[in-house]
Amino acid sequence: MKKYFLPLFLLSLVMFLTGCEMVVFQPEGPQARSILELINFSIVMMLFVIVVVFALFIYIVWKYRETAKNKDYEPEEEKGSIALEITWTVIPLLIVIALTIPTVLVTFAVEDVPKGYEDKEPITIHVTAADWKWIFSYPEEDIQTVNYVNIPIETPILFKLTSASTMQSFWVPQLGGQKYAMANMENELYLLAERPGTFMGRNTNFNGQGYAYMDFDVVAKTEADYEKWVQDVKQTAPTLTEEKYMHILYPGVVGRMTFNETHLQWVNHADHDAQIFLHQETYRNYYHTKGEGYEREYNTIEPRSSEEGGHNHGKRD
Ligand SMILES: [Cu+2]
Repeated sequence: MKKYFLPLFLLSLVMFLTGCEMVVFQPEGPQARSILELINFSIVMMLFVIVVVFALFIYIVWKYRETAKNKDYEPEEEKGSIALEITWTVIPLLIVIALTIPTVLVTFAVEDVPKGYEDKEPITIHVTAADWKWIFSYPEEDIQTVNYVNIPIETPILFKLTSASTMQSFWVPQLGGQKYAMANMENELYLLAERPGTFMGRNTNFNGQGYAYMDFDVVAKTEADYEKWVQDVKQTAPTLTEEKYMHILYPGVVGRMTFNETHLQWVNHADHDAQIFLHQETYRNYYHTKGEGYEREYNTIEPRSSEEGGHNHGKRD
């Protein structure tokens, strides 16, 4: 084990310094920044405990080491010490309280509209997780995207999370914390991007074969660029059909897609009694009742080409 220590240490150092997968430490919005501040505070608190404990440990081992003088020393019998008992009960209690208060405050703060943007009208985007893609519906604009979501900067985005199949987890590390997307129910998550850029998002809840490829991009644009994109989509994107939507839901990995209209006109998987597809069997049954067989064409888990999707870490446009 010892001979692996140095290479492993260097590898983790390289990963840390190059910032690969360390995007949590590069927040681009108020929610992610609050979380990072909490992480930094916790690290400092824990480092303080480690430093004090190890310093005491080294000092005591050195001070009470065996020497020629104390070789035959026999300690007296101790009966306990109330002062010491109180000290080592109260100090940890204070540490736990010091960690709890900011944790609770941040936990509640990130549930709310991002601080400083309370006056700005939020945009609602429905997020539907499926095996193994992310579907974004804009009810106000009546457009839908797959595996990418464009948002205007400095605007609170209310993501309404649900799943058309098993439980998945929605996470955009540079914008906020992760939250579960579950079928027949809805979770809400406010995110806000302060600057234009492309931020990686992904599923963090293992859900089978295509899990590794289940990522998406959040593309933050200036308000003017966002409006222009919406108009472009309205003029050029194909209209979503129910048949096409069912093709998209079929387990597999797909690239980016853009449509006019949303699937919410037929189904919102967040509704308590909405149709959901927990097993591949349920998809097969759906297609059989339609007299179709899409298994061969759509059940792929090949990674997407970089042109169609993929991610880059926190690169700004
Ligand atoms: Cu990476």
